[in-house]
Amino acid sequence: MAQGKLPPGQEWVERPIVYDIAAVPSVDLATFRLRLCGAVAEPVDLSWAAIAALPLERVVRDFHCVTAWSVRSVAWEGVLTSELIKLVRPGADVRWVLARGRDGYTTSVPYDGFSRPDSLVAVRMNGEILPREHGFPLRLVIPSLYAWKSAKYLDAIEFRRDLLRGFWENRGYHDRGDPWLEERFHEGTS
Ligand SMILES: Nc1nc2c(c(=O)[nH]1)N[C@H]1C(S)=C(S)[C@@H](COP(=O)(O)O)O[C@H]1N2
Ligand SMILES: [Mo]
Repeated sequence: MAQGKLPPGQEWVERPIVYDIAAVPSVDLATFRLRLCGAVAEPVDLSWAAIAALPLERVVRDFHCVTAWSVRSVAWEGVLTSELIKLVRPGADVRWVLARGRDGYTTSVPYDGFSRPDSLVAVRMNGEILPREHGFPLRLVIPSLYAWKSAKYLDAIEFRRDLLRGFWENRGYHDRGDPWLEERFHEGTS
């Protein structure tokens, strides 16, 4: 998890390259909800006001995309996943989350990566409101895993006991995706 170091097979670039499977979805903050559901004691739909009332933290981390670019020291501000975990109290047998974006994107994230102390749902990036194309108003950020796990336009997090693969995981990308171990693809796929 070393910061300022390049994982194997990566190259530094100046800024994150935007990747979207579909058009950037629109949003109305008045009706926006973040749904936290699945194998939890207290499922909840958080309004924008409810999210804004949670403690904000700043996390500065390198950001590594599986297509071989890395960006140094991206500054994210938002709500740590540990706060969301306190709210919903996932079952002891939860092993995965499925994160969903309003564009229909999904990604499966191992719970031990999701729950790391530097994982968050970000509302700001490099000192500005999260730009539209980087996931406005809210994106998941899992700095310890490849960037495809950091779902933009986030609208739901489902806590799960079993793996339900997301968009890229269904297309051969790794279930965990640790850049330091170069976990780019599933075993047995190219
Ligand atoms: N909702 C959503 N989140 C997404 C994607 C997407 O297409 N839709 N692309 C993923 C991929 S493949 C990468 S590399 C990163 C890129 O983040 P950026 O567009 O902010 O640079 O977002 C990830 N999160
Ligand atoms: Mo990506």
